[in-house]
Order: sequence, then C-alpha cells, then structure tokens
Amino acid sequence: MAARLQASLLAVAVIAAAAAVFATPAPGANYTVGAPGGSWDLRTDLADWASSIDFRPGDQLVFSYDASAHDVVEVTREGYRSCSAASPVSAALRTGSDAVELGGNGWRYFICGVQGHCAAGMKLQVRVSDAECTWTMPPPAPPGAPSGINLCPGGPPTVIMTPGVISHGSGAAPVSSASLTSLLVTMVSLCCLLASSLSS
Ligand SMILES: [Cu+2]
Repeated sequence: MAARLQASLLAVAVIAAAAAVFATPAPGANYTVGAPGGSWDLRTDLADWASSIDFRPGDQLVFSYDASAHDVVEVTREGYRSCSAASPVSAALRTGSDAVELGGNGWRYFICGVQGHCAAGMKLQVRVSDAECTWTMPPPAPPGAPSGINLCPGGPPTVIMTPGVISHGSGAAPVSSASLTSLLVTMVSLCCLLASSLSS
C-alpha cells in the first residue's frame, strides 16, 4: 500500500517536473517591452515590468512604439542614471519596432532620447543572468507569511509570500507560473521524501 502511494507520488513529481521544464522560457525568448499591459511609452511602469521577468542570455527585447514620438538608445549605467544619451553604447533605434539581443550576463540600459522622456520615466534597465536560482522551503506557513525564499547569485533574496505573492525586496509583482511550478515541484518532492521515509 505504502509502495503504491509512493509510486503515485513519484508519478506526480515526474509530471510536475516536466511541467516546470516546459513552463521555463526556452533560450531566445522574445519580450516586448511593457507588454502585455503597456509599451515603450511614458505611461508604463518599466521598472515594474522588468522586475517580473528573468532575462537570460540569448533573449531578445522588442521595443514596439510610435516612431514619431520616441526612440530607443542603449546607454551606459551612468547615461541611464543621468538620463543622458550623449554617449550611447550604440546608435539610436528609430524604426518603431526594434529588436535588441541580450548577450551575456550583466545589466543593459535603455532610455528614450527625446528631450524629457527619460526623466519622465521612459528608461529601462534589465539584468541578464543565466544563474539558476535556489529555492528554500521552510515549514508550511499560515496565509500571509513567507512560504519560501528564492536565492539567485548576485541578486537579493526573493521572499515568496503565501498565497502566491512575490516580493522583490521593495516592490511587489505577481508570481510567475514558472515560479509557481517550481514551488509545486519542491512541495511534491518533499511529499515523496516523507512517503519513502514512512514506508521504510
Ligand atoms: Cu520617448
């Protein structure tokens, strides 16, 4: 009986693990800046948008915007902080549909070069990392309490709050389906360990 329970738990774990693999964006994922709720414009909270995505090397940013109103300039960290396009990393993009490859690990910085737009919030910084994150799971927590900690090398720990709210240090963003799946896999794995220790 215990062995049968163990087998079915194992099956669930395998299915959950497979789901996690498919939920993880493949290398070379395309992300349209600000989508789906916003765009490369003056209204979208671009910092909030970027914080909801784990950018990987080989991913692509697509800036889709009104070319008569905006442009895209990749700048240095200093250019980003001072909203200056005077020393760009590369020539300004102006087609209204510009794709930018995200190469290796590190930070990339983009601003709108139109006077005043960067200062008004039209700026984007993204962290590109292939680092795998480590999940730690404390004992079951009551609703509203931390239910897990996501540790990524080079980044601050992300505390997962029940019932499914993710907190990135200061701001908060919805937990992604991939993160939820990771949680599920961890929980199922714990169940399997428990079942095997009970049956032995
Ligand atoms: Cu602009």
